[in-house]
Amino acid sequence: NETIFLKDYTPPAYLIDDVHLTFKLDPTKTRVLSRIAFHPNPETTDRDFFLHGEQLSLISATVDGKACRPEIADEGLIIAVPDAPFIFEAEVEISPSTNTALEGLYMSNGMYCTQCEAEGFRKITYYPDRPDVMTTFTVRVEGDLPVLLSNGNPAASGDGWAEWHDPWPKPSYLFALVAGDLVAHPDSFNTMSGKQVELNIYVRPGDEHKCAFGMEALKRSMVWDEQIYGREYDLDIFNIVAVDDFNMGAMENKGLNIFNSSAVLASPETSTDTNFERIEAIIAHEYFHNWTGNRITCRDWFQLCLKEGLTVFRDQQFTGDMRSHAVKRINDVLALRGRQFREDNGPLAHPVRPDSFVEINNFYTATVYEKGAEVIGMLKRLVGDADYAKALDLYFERHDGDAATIEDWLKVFEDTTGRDLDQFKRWYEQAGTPRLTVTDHFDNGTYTLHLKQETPPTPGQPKKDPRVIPVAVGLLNPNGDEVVETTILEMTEAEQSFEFKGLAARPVPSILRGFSAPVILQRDTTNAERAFLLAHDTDPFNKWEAGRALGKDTLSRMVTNGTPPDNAYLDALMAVLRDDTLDPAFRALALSLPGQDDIAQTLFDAGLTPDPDKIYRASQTLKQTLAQHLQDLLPKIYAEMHVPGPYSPDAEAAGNRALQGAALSLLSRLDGGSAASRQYESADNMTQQLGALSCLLTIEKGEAELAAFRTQWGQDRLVMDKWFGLQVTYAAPERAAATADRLTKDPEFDLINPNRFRAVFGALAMNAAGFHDPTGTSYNLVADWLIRLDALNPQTTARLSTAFETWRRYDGDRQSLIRDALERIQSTPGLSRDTSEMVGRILN
Ligand code: DPP
Ligand code: ZN
Repeated sequence: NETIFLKDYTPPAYLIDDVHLTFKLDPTKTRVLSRIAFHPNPETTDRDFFLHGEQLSLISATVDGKACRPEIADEGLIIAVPDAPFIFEAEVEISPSTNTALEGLYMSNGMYCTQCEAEGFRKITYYPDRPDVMTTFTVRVEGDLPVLLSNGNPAASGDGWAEWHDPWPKPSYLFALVAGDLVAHPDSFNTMSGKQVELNIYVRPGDEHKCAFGMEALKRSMVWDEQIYGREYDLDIFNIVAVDDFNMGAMENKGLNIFNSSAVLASPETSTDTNFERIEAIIAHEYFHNWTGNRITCRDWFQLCLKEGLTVFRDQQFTGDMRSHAVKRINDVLALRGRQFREDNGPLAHPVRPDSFVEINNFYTATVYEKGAEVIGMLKRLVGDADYAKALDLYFERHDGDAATIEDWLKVFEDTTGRDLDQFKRWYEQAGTPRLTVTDHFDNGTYTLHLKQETPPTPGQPKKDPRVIPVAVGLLNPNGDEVVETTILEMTEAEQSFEFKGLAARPVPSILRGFSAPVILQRDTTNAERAFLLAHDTDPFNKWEAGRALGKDTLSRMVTNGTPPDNAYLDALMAVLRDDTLDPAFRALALSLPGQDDIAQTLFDAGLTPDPDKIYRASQTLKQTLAQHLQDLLPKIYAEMHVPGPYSPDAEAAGNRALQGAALSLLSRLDGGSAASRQYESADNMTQQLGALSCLLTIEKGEAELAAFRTQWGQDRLVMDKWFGLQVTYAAPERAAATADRLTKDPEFDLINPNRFRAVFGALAMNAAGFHDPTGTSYNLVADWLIRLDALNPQTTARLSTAFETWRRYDGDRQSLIRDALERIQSTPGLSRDTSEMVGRILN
């Protein structure tokens, strides 16, 4: 398993003028005919001709019409070709129905579909499968199926065949083909220059009623990208297809986005508010890739954040505009801390732009995506909104049609603003989360903030240099009035001081407003000050953060000293809950306690060994105490937040339901679940049905409801994923492994379907105390199933192996149990490159 390095990049020896592909579809014997017009790349003298290809049976090959006998290497084909333009033609045979890796051309419920990013096209035909080789594709699909799709515009069709032409040059990873017995949910869109675009969401018969929301989200995305970024759609047709078996959320293939059905199908009865919001965000994300990813793509896979960081940033802006910026920011930071900080603080830490990899599929990470988006947020904060907009205009103008790099991206900002971004670039090059330590000082009307940054070592990077950190700060006077509005302190040194003059009294600082940089803020402060900020801060993020910090402090002390929950915290939460000037969605977020994994990392950072059982028990105690503390208020909030009328997934209604659900969850600890049972009975939407069931399972009730749920939803694959997942999520720690084990024996458990597998094992990994059961039962169960899945689907296996990434936080007994489990995976004969790389890195 060879390591590939960014520094070894060389341009392709040959480029392509155009490509013609013909697919003769057959479950086990699909024939793929290719005709590729090559010419030597004038920018290099390298003339080594190599085509990638894996798991292909070569039937024939010709160069300029003459049969040739290529040398078939392990991962491709070598052939003698002229140092001049030539035509390469080949015919290969592949077997989509046995392709369980879900990469290349495969079958899902009788339909054909593809997934080519990052390197799946080489499982379809011999090709220079690298993103810096771009060309126009003409594709003919032959098959006895009603719907035959590929990228671009429809060119011609007849009985059992269809031809597509994509006029926009693209790399092979954006190729797509879909064929099946599908039905369309059609619509259309008029672009800003007045072109009419045909829109379709294709689904399996029976899912038609779940398309409307996705279609509206698509149209909102199209309008938003025109208004905010000036980006217009560029084909006559835009198709989305829902597929049940899919490794990722969705894929931005040019003009033919392919979606995991969980990321597009929605109905009030079957989808929760969280599902609706996620679907809207993913539809937007894939659509936005049309410019940031497709029109401008990546030179090589090390540059993945060029398209992903930017597109995540764009979809976050979009969701903020559609819903609430404050709530979106809090949710994004929760996700960043939960997944990216965890990654950055463990053995899998890597830079936003990695400099080496073994298997690129292992780098579709929270660091590349979410930290990649944070880096763009910081850049925007530093240059300001107006210059950000100018830089983006220049980016689109200068690089349209290019396979670009992070250097190109930063240059656009340098040219727009005159700034030198050399130091800023460290955000792309250095892994690890900086610790920002803040001390302060007040003297004679001058308030001084002293900032110190330090990034702990990460694998392969023992030493870190200081980064540019935009620190947004506001100051409040002791009455709670803001005396200094949000100001960006631009930190560039390892240690730096900033002064605020002319203050009448020592202010209370609100630091890192809006979470202005992805760092861990360390400051000795008091719970009184946190409560003050929770009550008075004008920055919604820091207001929430103050409550979070109180919660973390309370929980940490409960775990380490066995102290009872802090009354100041309980009172502060009560005040937030009572304050009906606050957005209900915000109040719901304030009520949600820090997660157990978060507490484990916090304790570990403080030099302690976290005990997952103790953390679990402390959070149970805290919830119980909180419920009692709020007992008079909970029924009132629960009733007030009732949303009358038919279900609507809009942000306001969803916010009310979120607060109602948070109240119900606490209330269930007091009333034995009677309100939750009533809600379960009367619910006419999945948010409330699932919310009620979760409350019941948390208090170890809900057996009858769980059975009824299965009877009601047995035929709905996506809802059944929820049924599988929630039993593991809400299982008491000592029963989590047994629950997962039992579910794997259920006839509806399906190893081939990544959603179903993740429903069980993703949930087990997230059930912190259950996963870390001291006997090691969960570790072994997860290892057993990862070994089984690896033989079928390496990509999803490798992704789920991150369940073990935090192992060095824990005690010696747990560490040795995990080490045994990981070594058992690692020694499996024939283990995939994907899983082997991940497990190797985790162990090191
Ligand atoms: N489909 C994945 C995404 O959109 C990979 N490009 O992020
Ligand atoms: Zn993406």
